[in-house]
Amino acid sequence: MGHTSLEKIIALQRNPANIRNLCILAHVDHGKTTLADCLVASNGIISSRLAGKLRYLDSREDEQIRGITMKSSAISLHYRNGDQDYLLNLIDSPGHVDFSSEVSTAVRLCDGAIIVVDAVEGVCPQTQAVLRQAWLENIRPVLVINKIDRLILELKLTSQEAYSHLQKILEQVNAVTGALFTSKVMEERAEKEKKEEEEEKESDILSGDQVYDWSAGLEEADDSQLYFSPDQGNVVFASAVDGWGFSIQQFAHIYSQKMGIKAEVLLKTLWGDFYLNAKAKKIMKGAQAKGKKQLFVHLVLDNIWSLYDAVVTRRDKEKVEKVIASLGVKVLARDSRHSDPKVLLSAICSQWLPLAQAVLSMVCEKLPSPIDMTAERVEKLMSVWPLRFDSLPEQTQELKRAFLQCSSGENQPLIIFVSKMFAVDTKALPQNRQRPLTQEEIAQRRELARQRHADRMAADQTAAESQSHEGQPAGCDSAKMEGLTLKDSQPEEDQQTFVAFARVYSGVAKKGRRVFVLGPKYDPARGLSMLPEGSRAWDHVPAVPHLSVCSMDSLYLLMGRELEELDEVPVGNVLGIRGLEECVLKSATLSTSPACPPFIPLNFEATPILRVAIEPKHPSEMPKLVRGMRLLNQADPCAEVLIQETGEHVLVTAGEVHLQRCLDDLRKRFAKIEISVSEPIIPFRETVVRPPKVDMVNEDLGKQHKVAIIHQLKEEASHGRPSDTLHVDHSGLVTLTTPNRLATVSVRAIPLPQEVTCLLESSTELIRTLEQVNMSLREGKSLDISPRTLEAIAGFKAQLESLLQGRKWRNAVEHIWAFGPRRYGPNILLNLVEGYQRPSLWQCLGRGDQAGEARAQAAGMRDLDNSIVSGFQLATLSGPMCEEPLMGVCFSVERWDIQSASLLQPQDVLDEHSKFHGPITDNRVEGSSETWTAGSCQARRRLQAASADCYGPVSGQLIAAMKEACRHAFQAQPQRLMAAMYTCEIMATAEVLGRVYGVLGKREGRVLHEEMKEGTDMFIIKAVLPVAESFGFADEIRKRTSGLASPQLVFSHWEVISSDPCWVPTTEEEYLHFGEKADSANQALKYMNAVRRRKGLYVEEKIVEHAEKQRTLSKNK
Ligand SMILES: Nc1nc2c(ncn2[C@@H]2O[C@H](COP(=O)(O)OP(=O)(O)OP(=O)(O)O)[C@@H](O)[C@H]2O)c(=O)[nH]1
Ligand SMILES: [Mg+2]
Repeated sequence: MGHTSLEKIIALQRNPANIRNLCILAHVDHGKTTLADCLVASNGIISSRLAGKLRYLDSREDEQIRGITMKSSAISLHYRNGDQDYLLNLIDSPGHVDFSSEVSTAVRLCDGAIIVVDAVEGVCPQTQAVLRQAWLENIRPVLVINKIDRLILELKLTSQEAYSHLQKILEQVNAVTGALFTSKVMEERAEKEKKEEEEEKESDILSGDQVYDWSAGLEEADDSQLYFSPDQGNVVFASAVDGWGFSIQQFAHIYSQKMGIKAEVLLKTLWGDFYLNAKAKKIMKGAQAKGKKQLFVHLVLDNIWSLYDAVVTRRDKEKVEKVIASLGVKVLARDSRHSDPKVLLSAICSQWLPLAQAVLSMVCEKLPSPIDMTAERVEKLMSVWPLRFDSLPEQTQELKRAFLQCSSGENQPLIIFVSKMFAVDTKALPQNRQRPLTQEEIAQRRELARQRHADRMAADQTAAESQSHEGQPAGCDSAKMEGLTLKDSQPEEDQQTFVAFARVYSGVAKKGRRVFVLGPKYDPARGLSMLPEGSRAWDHVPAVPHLSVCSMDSLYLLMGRELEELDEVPVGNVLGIRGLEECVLKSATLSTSPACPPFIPLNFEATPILRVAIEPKHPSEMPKLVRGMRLLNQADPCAEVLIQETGEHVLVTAGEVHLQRCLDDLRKRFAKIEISVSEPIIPFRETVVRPPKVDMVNEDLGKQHKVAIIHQLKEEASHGRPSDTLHVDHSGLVTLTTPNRLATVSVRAIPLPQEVTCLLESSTELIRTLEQVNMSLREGKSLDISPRTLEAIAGFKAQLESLLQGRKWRNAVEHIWAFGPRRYGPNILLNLVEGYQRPSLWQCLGRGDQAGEARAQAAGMRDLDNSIVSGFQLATLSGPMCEEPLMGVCFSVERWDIQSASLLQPQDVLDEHSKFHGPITDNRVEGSSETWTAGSCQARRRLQAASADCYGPVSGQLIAAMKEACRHAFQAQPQRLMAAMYTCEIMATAEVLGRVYGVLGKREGRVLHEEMKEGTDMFIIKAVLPVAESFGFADEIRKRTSGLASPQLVFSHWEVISSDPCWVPTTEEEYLHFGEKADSANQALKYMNAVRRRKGLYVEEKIVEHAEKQRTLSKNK
């Protein structure tokens, strides 16, 4: 097929029923780009000889060098299936975990996906991840089992063994899908039950004949479309490198003609336990039991195996010729003479079983078109969390119809989603590209040049004349002009233009049209109320938060490395848009209707964790770096660029490969300067643990250890601060008074159980929503929260309650005051102040009356409530060990007194202060709710007056005191560092297994389990490894195993480092064992000191105290 013309593609774009938007997803190196090559070659864009070698969609230089894809890129292909023409918008995505955010951006724009699985490696971690992503986005997958040639040539399996191997792979893939499906059904079922329960309650029917229905709902749920099976037509077996692939349909077709069996019968029996009884001319069941060859082996695999055998293994010329003749394919003489047998093989196979045809016809038949978008998916895309879909404004709900209609009519609202921004060299844009000139243009230019020449001649002449008249140098003006224009055009050369990677969900995108850009926080209800009715993007509109107006300067068809300019793009197509770089940072929703809600944010699988500080080699180039980093931030969906409090410019990436790509981009495209990059900044967390029961030499500790800690604390306290404001009791309760002595807080730090920390970590989104809801309740607004959110919050609370058991935690969940840092972190503030009541954190779960009651009480203290929370937030944001955030710590406030300021006039405060010596005893009302209720308004005014003392406002002092109290309370417990951990799965052969273990051991890695992949000689090792030790890990493994094993590191969790960084010998035995200086290697101390040094904090280091020249005895003689 020749190169499809642009006109043809434009025509195809208008028929959404025949459009398929799909992406190729897989684990790294399973052959996505190679497969894409074969599909691209079918359109004549690249030669079919080069397909599989060129990796056309890997257009970046580093992608070609490293051999992995780093950016997802799209291409539009034409395919004729039967009598219908189809337009396929194909997106190739990267498989490396570091770039999984690129997968998210691709998946959002598609309706279907091709999942590629390597026939040898089977289901790998990223395969599971992409299946999950496809599921979460409600897009339909089809499967390509690739690299079948490896089963023949590398593993040397027989066709029978290969069949059972393929069966196993299918089972694995289906197991992943099955698990996703089951969890969804369970969730729906729970929701349904809840609804029914509520309805029942409402109608108050208590019928006696209630029957309990214990089915999980799985029986009724429709899963017929769900699983991959060759007889369903959603599986293709392929070898992308050799250019062949087939689905069962193709063979059913071939054999129905050859053997006269009905194609439908073959379709049902070609895959499965069926065999051919040649005598009876029948297809029978039970091949395995009778020791017969399955039909699939007999009719399909055997043919392929014998072809490989003849062409590649034995190079049997005669047989090859026979095969060529029987298959009726044409092979060029130079192919059959080629020294590499693979050339001949792919020449035969690509005609016999063309891969593109197999895959593309499956795509056209099995994947949905944009018209088939389900209402469920639309509601999911449009839902403004945490609101209910049906509580959105009516106009917004009406837009759902526009989505479902998928029409490009003139009066349809335009809705576009931009999933990422990518940078293109300005000179590579179609409008700046050089193109061949037409005859007329050449003539026109010739004429212009002639004119210019004539003008110049004339100017010279007049200049010569005027010079002779006035003696002025000639042509100096024009020279200046030329210089100026030259300078102007210089920066144009190497500029970058941002193009949005987007899809039209409704209406038609037209070049030059103005649209509303809706940020992720835009609220359609608010927007509609603020904008005049019927306002359009091209009118002058008032300022609305998170809404801006932008014009789409150019529209492009994405063709891999090339862009083609278009005037309009109708609904259902993937496109590129220029002109949004001012308004869109990474992703956005565009619409002509202000009623449109922003789409739900993309769900990213990888957490950016690897940070480095960057600075220019020449300090004067700072502005260039800042600009470059801004561009980089816009061009990468997951990289984060920030300026730390220390003033450093920091880049946060998902992993080493991603970091390398970002730095390359920064050097070569965005900043174009030399930069120096710091060592990776490794994140840590600080926590407290329960006092250990045994000491470092495994002796039972008993009380003595505790005593040592307290002793140490007392010492510290007496050294550092004036002890009259700070008091630490033997149980670790810290009492601190503000400098003006008006307020006192007592705080204790308690380690949270590990499961609670995990729960808090995984529920950050929910806690944030909870905080948002509480905030609006505090402001007196009411929100219409979706029942799903409420249920999630209730579930979260119940989980917390079940995890926080025991005497120590009695009623703790009800008393939670706040989470921190940033109000949603994994630390808890508990309110154990006797008599102090505040609105519960869980008030949205419907205990409004209690909250009202609480409001009446203690209004004065409640005014300062926020200061305590702020102090807690500050304390948890940076801990005392090395100023890293805290994790898994609970601070319980056990006493909080504010001296009744009603008795004090400002003057008195000062007087009181000057007289004051001992601890505060009188004038203090414990849990002073009564006092405050008495005349809270008056008291508040007094407090304000009192706050004018020399120490500054009360609230400020309280924040500082709370923060200090938390830090001291933290230090009163055994402190530990927590390290970020990666998990990695390494696939290695038996020979290199030992070396892999060696590298893991050296880097403090821990092997979780090891198993052998069935049917291969590969071992799969699952291990965890501290992030701090991971730099260069992948490279080292690759080198040590000569490239046979390559691990993928994914951030998994935080883990407490067991050694105590503040450890000093406390018992006799420890003293004997470790000596006075305790200078044996302490990993935690090393980490802590490294962080402190980096942050410019004081590092307590033992400098050699008693230096003595070391002598070697033998030389001393
Ligand atoms: N033997 C064999 N090798 C293949 C086949 N398909 C691809 N490969 C090889 O596998 C390697 C990876 O192929 P790619 O197409 O770059 O893989 P990818 O999935 O795009 O990789 P990423 O984009 O990095 O995730 C290349 O060396 C290919 O030549 C196949 O069918 N058989
Ligand atoms: Mg690739």
